[in-house]
Amino acid sequence: MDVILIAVLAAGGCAQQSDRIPVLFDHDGATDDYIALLMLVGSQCCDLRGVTVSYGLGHRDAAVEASGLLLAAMGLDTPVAGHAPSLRGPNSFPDSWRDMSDHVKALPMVQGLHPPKPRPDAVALLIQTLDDSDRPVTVVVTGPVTNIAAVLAQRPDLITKIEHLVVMGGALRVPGNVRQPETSEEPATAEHNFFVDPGAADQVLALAERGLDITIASLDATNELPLTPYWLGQLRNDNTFGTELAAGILAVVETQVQEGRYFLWDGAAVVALLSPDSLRFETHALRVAESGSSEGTLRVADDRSGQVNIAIGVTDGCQPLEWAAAWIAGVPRAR
Ligand SMILES: [Ca+2]
Repeated sequence: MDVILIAVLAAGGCAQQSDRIPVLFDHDGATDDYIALLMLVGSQCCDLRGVTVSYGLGHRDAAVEASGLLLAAMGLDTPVAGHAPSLRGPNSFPDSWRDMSDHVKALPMVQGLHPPKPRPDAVALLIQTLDDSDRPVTVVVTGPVTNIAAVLAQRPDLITKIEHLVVMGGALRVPGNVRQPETSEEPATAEHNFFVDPGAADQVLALAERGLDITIASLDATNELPLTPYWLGQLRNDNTFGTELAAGILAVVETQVQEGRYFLWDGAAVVALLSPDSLRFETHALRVAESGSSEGTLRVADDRSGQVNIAIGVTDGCQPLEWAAAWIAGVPRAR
């Protein structure tokens, strides 16, 4: 099916403003975070209330600038804010990975745009947006959960203003992606988003016990969502504003795509939110190890009561990557 047609069909049930899901998007400024942003906007199912940047894979100032420019390119003046410099987890992504998405703010399609001045602080923007919303908001987190953990530590009452928390992170039954020391003979167990701030991840997962509705898109699911050269080629052929933006964003990971090493990591959180039937889920109480050799590792916790939905694979016969392409193709261009 033509992806434009799929996009129209996808948006058909929720194109009315009143039907749209109010969403806060908290990301860490990597290539796949921007793909997730395009999916959220292009689906036309989301009323994007704010975009915040956490300490993670990208660089804060470049990510704030790129977010504002992409939103402006899509005709949105959604407020954007970066994390306070001191608000970060104890670990980091490798430096060589952290430069990979700084090019997004220099894409030709976002030049000459003038987004609103960024807000000064991500946590303050998240709190204000939740406080001001007339209905609970869905929060999509595609980096370390540092910002939202800080929000709920500062304002525990705001748990009632969160309809659904959807997070990309963790690895349950598949190896993690945090590189092990060369001396280690054990496979990696931790996933990077949870590893960077394991305390925040554990703290947030514990909020399931207080009734917070949490969904995780884990590496178990994203391993089944490789962005293939064919997928990228189809995207380029579609030749819409959204697919041109996505192709520009993904240009720096071309080698990884060609070698089968690039996946729809953060976009899987958007799939979990907007097309949950296309993923297989399990429900468990979960914890994250905060220190030691398993730091950042996700495990099932028999000692916890709060249940979390964790995506562990793709439903047979479903094609979430086609939805991803369709939503990207549906990205509007600023008039
Ligand atoms: Ca990310």
